[in-house]
This record gives sequence, structure tokens and C-alpha cells, in this order.
Amino acid sequence: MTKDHRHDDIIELEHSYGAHNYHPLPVVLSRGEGVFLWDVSGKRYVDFLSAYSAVNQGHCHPKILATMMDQAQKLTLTSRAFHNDQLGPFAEYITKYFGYDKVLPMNTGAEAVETAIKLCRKWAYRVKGIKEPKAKIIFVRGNFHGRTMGVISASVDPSSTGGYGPYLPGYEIIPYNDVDHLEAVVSKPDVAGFIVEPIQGEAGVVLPDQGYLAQAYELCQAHNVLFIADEIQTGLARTGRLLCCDHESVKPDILILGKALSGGFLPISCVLAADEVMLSIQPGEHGSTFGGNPLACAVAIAALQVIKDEEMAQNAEKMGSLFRNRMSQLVKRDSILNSVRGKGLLNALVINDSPGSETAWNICLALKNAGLLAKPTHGNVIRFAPPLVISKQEMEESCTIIEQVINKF
Ligand code: IF1
Repeated sequence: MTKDHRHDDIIELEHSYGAHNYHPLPVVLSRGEGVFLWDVSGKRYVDFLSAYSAVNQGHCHPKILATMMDQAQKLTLTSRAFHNDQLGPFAEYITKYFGYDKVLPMNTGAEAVETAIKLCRKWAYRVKGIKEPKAKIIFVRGNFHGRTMGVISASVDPSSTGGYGPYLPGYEIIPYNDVDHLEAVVSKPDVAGFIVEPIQGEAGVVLPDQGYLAQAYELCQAHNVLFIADEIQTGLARTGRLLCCDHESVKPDILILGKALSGGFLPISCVLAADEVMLSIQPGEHGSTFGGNPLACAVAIAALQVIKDEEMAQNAEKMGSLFRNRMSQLVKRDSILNSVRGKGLLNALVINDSPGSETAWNICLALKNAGLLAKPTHGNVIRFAPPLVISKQEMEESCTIIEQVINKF
């Protein structure tokens, strides 16, 4: 392989002038289209990360791109001090799309989670009648909801929390996938909400038992506690349904979306809820300079529309089964693999090695050299999450690459 000299120079620039808060694979990307990415020397890769599920629709989706270019030439930002002609239509579109009364638009995922926490507390004091500041929100162990102070205060991952104290009070952290534990806690006084990822992404694509979400939802209902779903990573067709909660016919009281809400074009997130919840926040009590901007509103409508038009949930379901079938054969043959797990196109291979080992990282380096990009999570787990527009042939070829690389380890 001929190496573009810019490759090393660009990495060196990033290292010299950028903060050292990441450890990326040594690949420098400059172009993307559909499921493919190209590096600066023109080498092509299949993308099995999809920017952590932000590009479910595929890189530079032509319809989202056209909408973005069109709107960018008209109006991009007014702030919420004035109305813009895109927010109303977007609010109607997304609330009808998901079946909620109201939407509150933000930008990043962490901001949307913060918004849900604030909304839950307001509802607790203004509607449920909890005495301020006593409201408690239940989180589960292994959660990942972003990087802000309010959010990491609920984390049990030392790499997210270490050295950032003091943390926000008012949280109770219980085990994931444990209905009995939830039942014991949810019935305590002053509990306002329960927040959960339907599948834990950062924790290594950890699926709860079937029925967990439905039972958790029922418990919350019974105790007038808001069931809050962080579908930032699992939502928008990733797991083979529009929302991961759809697998158990659960409709969250507060739904949090981000990432693929823009198809990867710009940060767009939002919180959806019923009037009873959403109207507990009043003018001036929450906001964002960029939240609800006309460019984001136009892009989000296009990003949601193509998910339906191109039946991405159905494709994720089919291609996900194909992937897990091929990989379970590999797991049986290859002792370096422990297991494959996932739903739709959110999957992971577990490597038979300690979380501290370099094996998963080395496999990802070898995959990169073979033309497939994926990233380890928690040391011994590799996440595989291609754009949902992946074709059967592209999936078959990708599985062959993974098999060939794994066989060499
Ligand atoms: C990083 C992982 C993914 C999320 C859920 C909220 C957010 C995220 C369920 C915050 C973000 C990210 C952020 C990214 C790595 C990443 C991630 F590796 F940590 F596990 F996706 F798989 N809720 N997830 O997954 O959204 O504020 O980032 O827009 O580098 O921190 P954000």
C-alpha cells in the first residue's frame, strides 16, 4: 500500500494542537458515500461504526444533502428570540412521526439527556407534587448518556467520571436488567423518573432480557414515575425497528433522540413528551442558541423521511440476522471469539480475552488494513454497526473480510 505523506502529517497536527481526549485508529478519512469511507490516499473502507450510529442513513445521503444545501442558502439561524419558518413544520412532523404531543429541540445527545433530566424534575415539582429539591431519578449501572456534568454524575465508569467531582446529587443507581431491584426503588417516595438505554451501547452492546423494558415501564406507570428512554444510539431504525422500545411495544413517557436525527450532517437532538410533562417547562426556563434552528429542522425532516422511504428498519433487521448468522458460525469455529450479540445492525463480537488486553484493538487494526472500520469498546468487545443502507452483497463481503481477519488471530 502506498501511503499518502499527508496521513502522518495530519495525525501529527491533530496530536500537536488538539487535546488528547481520544485514541483513534490511525486512519485519516476525507470522503464518504453510503456505507463507504475513503482515506486521504484513496483507500476505500466499509464503515462498521457509522459515527456511533449517527450516520444510519449512510454517509452524505443525497436527499439529506440536497435539503441541507437548499436550506443553508436561505436561512440557518435566527435563535429562538424570533420564529423561523422551519421549526413549526418540523415540530408537527416529528411529533406525528413518533406519536407525541410536543418536541423540545436541542443539539447534542448529552444536551438532550440534560433536558430530559431537567424536564423530569420540573414535572416532579409542578405536577407530581414532590417537594423541591427532593426529586430522585433512577439510573442503571453501565449507563452511557454523554459527557456533561449532570450526565456523568450518573455514570459508574471511572474513565467518564474520574477527576471531575463534585457530582450532581439526586440520582439513584441500580443494576441494569433487574426488575426486582427497580420495583424496590421505584416505590420509594420522591422518585420522579427512571432513565434507561434499551440496549447499552457504550457498555458493549448489552441487551437486557426480553420483557425487561415492558416490565420496567409497567412499574413506572404503577408508581407515577416517568419512564425515560435514551434512544440516541438505539433509535431511528438501528435495531430493526424505528425505536428499540418498539420491540416490546413500550412508549416512553420521555423519548430522547440524537445522532441519526441529522444523518450525520450536524448535531441535532430532541426530547419528545406529552403535554402534561413538556408544559411544565415555561418560557425562559430552558433553551439553546442553536436548538430548533431552521437548518437543523429542515435536515431532521429529511433524515427521518428517508428512514421510512428506504425501509431502513426492515433492512437493519434482515442484514442484522445475516451478520449474526455468519458470525455465530465463526464463533463456533474460532476459539478467539467468545460470542456475538446484538439486535438489528447494533452488534458486537466478544473476544476471548481480558478487557485489558490489546487483542480487540489489534483485530480492529487488521480489519482496517483489510478495508473495514470498526472500533473496540471496553477492551475485549468490538462493535459492528454499519449504515442501515448496507446491501446484502456488501454485508456478505464484509462478513468475509471479518472472517479472514479473525482466522489469522
Ligand atoms: C464519545 C460510546 C457510542 C449515547 C447515548 C447519549 C449520548 C451517547 C446512548 C451522548 C453518545 C457516544 C459519544 C461518543 C462515543 C459514543 C459511544 F462509544 F461511548 F459508546 F455511541 F457507542 N446517549 N455516544 O450513546 O451523545 O452528546 O455525544 O451527542 O466519543 O463520547 P452526544
